[in-house]
Amino acid sequence: MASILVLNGPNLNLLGRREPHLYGTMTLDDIEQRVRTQANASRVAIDWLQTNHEGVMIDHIHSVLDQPPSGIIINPGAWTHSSVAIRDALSAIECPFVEVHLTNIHSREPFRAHSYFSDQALAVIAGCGAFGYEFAMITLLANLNQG
Ligand code: CA2
Repeated sequence: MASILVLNGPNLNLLGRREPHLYGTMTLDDIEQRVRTQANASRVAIDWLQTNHEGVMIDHIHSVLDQPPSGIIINPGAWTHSSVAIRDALSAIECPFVEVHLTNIHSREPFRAHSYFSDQALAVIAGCGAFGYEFAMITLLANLNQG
């Protein structure tokens, strides 16, 4: 059975409760529910994490080193623009990852345009809101099926 690890970075637990004009009205729980429904239909196992602590995310990535998932979907949040440490942890895992952003990071403040992840990602999805997670899963499964 294919498996996908979904990683969500800092402040994404606030989705739907603050700044809806920017991030939409769906909560992260709503997004997780949609992703799990999609995964069930495709017979994919989901491991879902949101954390506000960089070390927790790094430790979680390390915990799957020996048995990597089929793919990773990551919205690193603000760590997108700062974290060499999470980039390095992901590099150590032998599976593709898709980088997702709810917003179009290229149409916001200039500092958001740079990502420490994009050059290593199978794909980058930005500006599609919550649909980005679903598009990311489609991309990972298509990539898996291509062998
Ligand atoms: O667009 C995205 O998904 C981001 O990864 C979201 C991050 C931001 O730092 C990145 O540049 C782009 C911020 C997530 C914070 O989410 C909030 C949600 C509601 C209220 C406040 C923050």
